[in-house]
Amino acid sequence: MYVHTYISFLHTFLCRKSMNEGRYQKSFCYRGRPIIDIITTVEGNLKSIDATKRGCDANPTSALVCFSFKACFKLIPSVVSHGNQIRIKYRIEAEPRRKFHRVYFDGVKETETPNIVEKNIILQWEAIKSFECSTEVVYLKEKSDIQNPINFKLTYTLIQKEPIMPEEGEDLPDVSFYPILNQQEASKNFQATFMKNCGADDICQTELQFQVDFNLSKENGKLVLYLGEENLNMTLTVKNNREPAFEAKLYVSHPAPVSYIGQKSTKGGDIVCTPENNRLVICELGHPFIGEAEIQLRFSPRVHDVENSLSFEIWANT
Ligand SMILES: [Ca+2]
Repeated sequence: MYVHTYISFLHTFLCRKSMNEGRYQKSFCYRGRPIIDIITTVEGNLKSIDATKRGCDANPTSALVCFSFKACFKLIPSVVSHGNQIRIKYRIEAEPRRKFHRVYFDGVKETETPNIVEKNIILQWEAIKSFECSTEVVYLKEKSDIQNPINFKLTYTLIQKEPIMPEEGEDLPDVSFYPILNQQEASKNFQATFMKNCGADDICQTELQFQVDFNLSKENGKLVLYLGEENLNMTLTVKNNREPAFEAKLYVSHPAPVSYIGQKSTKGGDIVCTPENNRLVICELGHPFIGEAEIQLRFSPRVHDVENSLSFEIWANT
């Protein structure tokens, strides 16, 4: 990834003196400060991050998924004529538009803004042709959404003192030591994307199927629940026959007299079912859901003889 900033250089100096009866009375100086241009690059592989693999090159033993990149800065050669170094402060914010951030930067985890890193970097005039880089390591703390990329915003400002107005008779400060950063391009956005294994189109075409079985006997082809039964077990077999299904969920709507007790057993996946209310259970099928899984849900029927039938509705989406 290459982000480019190109700026111009301005340096003007104009003084005017007004005469009054042959004597200097006033002088006006218009002095232009040089405008600094900086080229910025973000180096590193920020594509197809494997959210199933812990650690990264920067921290192979990390318990969390991580990745790193280098934020690099270079002064453009046309402004080489003054000073011996330029100091800039850069700021990288992860997920600036999200309320809950999926990542934090190394070194700022315990701060109030673990999704923001700020550092100073010195650009030496001697090394004008090379980039000055700083490595940032990013840890993924929330893996439930790997469909959407992680957006980053990079901004930077010059670190310098403002020029002081000299006293009468003193030399004017050299304006070349007080450059101005061209703000037009001093903000860049970039992003990191996850490996989804959904083919060249990067769109996940899924095919969710499920089958429902109750542990009930049948009479005349119909399932029968006898009054007084304390347990009603439902076995759900879910399949995804195509590409990974992200944020896949299975919904089980049940009649109010049948209370959801809990998840009895699960095979073939890391599936968690929780009651949304007294009539709906939602099962998170995994991030992503692939292959086949079986879930057993346990209900407690508190039915009365006024109820002739019980209706369950089950659906899935991704
Ligand atoms: Ca696809």
